[in-house]
Amino acid sequence: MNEKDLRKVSKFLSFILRHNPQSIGLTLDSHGWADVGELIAKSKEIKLNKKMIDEVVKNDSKQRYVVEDNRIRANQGHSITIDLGLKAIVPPDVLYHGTARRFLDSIMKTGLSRQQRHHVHLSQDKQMATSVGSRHGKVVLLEIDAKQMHKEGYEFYLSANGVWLSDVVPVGFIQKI
Ligand code: HQG
Repeated sequence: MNEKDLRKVSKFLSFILRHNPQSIGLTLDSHGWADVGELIAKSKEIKLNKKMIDEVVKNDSKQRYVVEDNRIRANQGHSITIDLGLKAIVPPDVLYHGTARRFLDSIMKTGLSRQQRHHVHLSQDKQMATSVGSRHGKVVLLEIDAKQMHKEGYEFYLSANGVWLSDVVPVGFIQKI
């Protein structure tokens, strides 16, 4: 597949596996897994086959998906309720979140909240946070005092594709940089 097709299939998988499996009559199990054969059979809008799915899983720019035992799931980013089964672990001292300037007032009043997703998404490097934030508009980078949050009992999770997740980030741990 070329770059464009890879992106198209990845976007489709993202929509189905993170947000709306029902749109093609697919049911995920409680941990977010779909049967690969069933996914292929039910994907009418985009003609999929196992080879294409394996190619996307292998080459996706953010390693968004995993295939295991003929099942596939998204590593993070869900809006539907599923249990990724992640264990809380010690975060790096500092994490970053990129957002749009227009969200800043609200964030500095109420902290970071998960919005439509399961978790607040945080990055270990500024570059990734910048690219995440740029999706929303003029980007602003926030530095998160993860060490102190962890000390005060907040939990952090690391998705299989390297995204740091938390339930919230209260204002006191956020600094605009
Ligand atoms: C903002 C992509 C106002 C938050 C990326 C963000 C990531 C608030 C937006 C993943 C707020 C939510 C997630 C508050 C948070 N007031 N705005 N209190 N709290 N926000 O897309 O972090 O390419 O749900 O700053 O790479 O941008 O899809 O989250 O701007 O890993 O794989 O509300 O999605 O991955 O936006 O991105 P999103 P995100 P994929």
